[in-house]
Amino acid sequence: MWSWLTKTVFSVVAALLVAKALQVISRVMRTGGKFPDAPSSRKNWFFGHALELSDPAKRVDIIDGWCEAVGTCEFRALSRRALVITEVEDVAKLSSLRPRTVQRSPLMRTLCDYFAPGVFTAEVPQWTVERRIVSPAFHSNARLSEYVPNIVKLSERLCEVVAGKEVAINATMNKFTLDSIGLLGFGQDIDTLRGGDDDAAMFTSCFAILAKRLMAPLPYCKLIPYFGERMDGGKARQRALFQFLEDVVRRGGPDRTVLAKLLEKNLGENNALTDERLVGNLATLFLAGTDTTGTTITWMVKHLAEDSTLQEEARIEARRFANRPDDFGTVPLLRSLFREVLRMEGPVAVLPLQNTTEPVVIAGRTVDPNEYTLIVALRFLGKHRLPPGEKDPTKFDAWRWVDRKEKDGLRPWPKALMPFGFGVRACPGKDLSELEALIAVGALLRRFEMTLVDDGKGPHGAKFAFTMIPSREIYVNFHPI
Ligand code: HEM
Ligand SMILES: *[C@@H]1O[C@H](CO)[C@@H](O)[C@H](O)[C@H]1NC(C)=O
Ligand SMILES: CC(=O)N[C@H]1CO[C@H](CO)[C@@H](O)[C@@H]1O
Repeated sequence: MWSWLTKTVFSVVAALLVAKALQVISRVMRTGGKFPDAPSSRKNWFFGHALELSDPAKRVDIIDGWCEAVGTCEFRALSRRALVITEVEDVAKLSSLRPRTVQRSPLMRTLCDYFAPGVFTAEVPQWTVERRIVSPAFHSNARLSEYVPNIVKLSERLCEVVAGKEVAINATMNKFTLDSIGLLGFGQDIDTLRGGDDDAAMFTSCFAILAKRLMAPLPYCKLIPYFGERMDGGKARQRALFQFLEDVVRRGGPDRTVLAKLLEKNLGENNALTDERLVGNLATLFLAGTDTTGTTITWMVKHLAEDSTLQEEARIEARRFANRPDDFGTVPLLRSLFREVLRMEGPVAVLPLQNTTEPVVIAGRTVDPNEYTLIVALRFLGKHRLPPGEKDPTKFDAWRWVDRKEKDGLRPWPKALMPFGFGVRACPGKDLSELEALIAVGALLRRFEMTLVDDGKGPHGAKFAFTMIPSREIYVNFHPI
């Protein structure tokens, strides 16, 4: 009985694989090649550039290398063709075509929709409704100020947890941002900072599973019906996450939480969101807001810990910072550090978009609908397409954006720098992430002298794992002042 079943399952899987291979071959045979080819020495007629890209951690470094060599270029991974976009003008054009003509890449949408069916993966017309309901929760200084007490409370807890210790800062800062979204998102104190590892695992493992699915050589979830989505534990995770958030939505958010704002805004809507979509959007906030902000804080702390001059100067600023969004003018160096970290080590290094519904001209050539995945090389643009005259644009310089002559003490953002994306779909959480980062880092600076632990393995780098994350854990000592 069992051997019969195994054989059948095996045959079905084999047949599906063969069908997929035939499909790939037929697509490969069709011409592409409108743009300069990405210069890979391991290119192959069947796999295309996939072999070169097979180490997921190095993927973005390799793409950046191609951009440096030839600028806007195309590559192919099996049957998928992608166009890497490296010019500010082309990004501006794509930006003007959002959200209708240029959308998120279908692969990205399918992947993220699994755990977070919300505004990030929605497209028009649903996107318009959801963005209108979600965005106001992050809009104004007044709104953001309502979240301050909770962020301050958690920054004090963060200080308690690290005091006098050598700390794995990546793990710790991600717990801080996870707890922040829990508390200011819907008033639930998950407290992963002081334990609560099971809760932390519920959210962080979703990310790990997404990364695994994105890096898998074959889309096994779609390819293998029923079992695919269970093989990596994704189904169970998804159920647990949605159940947890359904409870949260049913209870309603206490005042001054994102959920309260969503529910309030939803009441006045003609196309009000269903409870499922509300759950999906809460999951979206976790997925979009935790690792991204956590990684950013991690790098900020790392740079402060390895540079005592920077740390001293930043500490002077931190001492006068009143933890309020309308007080950002007092901390230009900290904000410059935040911005420089996003530029060089930002969590989103490439932004994959969907093919257009109408042809669009990029780099002087017409791209047809369905022809390429459009990959905007955000990190490359921030390093290599700054206005001429920028000093050492490929070097990290925490002071780079400080300009005491400007009203807020900072130079204006150049067009090429887009760590939060661009156009109408740019990240709605950008001000919140800055607020969280400044409050947390400010609190640490006031309480501790920080020193980087030398693990003898050389400089720390970033690797691609769905978002860009530190390639290995970073340890910092927190000596109470
Ligand atoms: C340093 C931290 C963060 C970075 C670097 C970041 C970056 C991004 C980027 C690049 C996008 C895609 C934008 C585009 O398609 O043009 C995005 C979208 C989004 N982010 Fe963030 N993000 C951060 C923090 C947050 C936080 C804290 C939240 C909310 C709690 C958040 C919520 C969202 C949402 C809802 C979207 C989807 C917007 C849409 O599709 O209309 N993000 N983010
Ligand atoms: C950093 O933290 C994130 C979130 O907890 C985790 O997914 C990642 O594996 C960590 N990276 C390292 C190098 O520890
Ligand atoms: C892969 C992909 O997203 N293809 C889409 C490109 O645009 C056309 C026109 O809207 C769609 O029909 C394809 O599904």
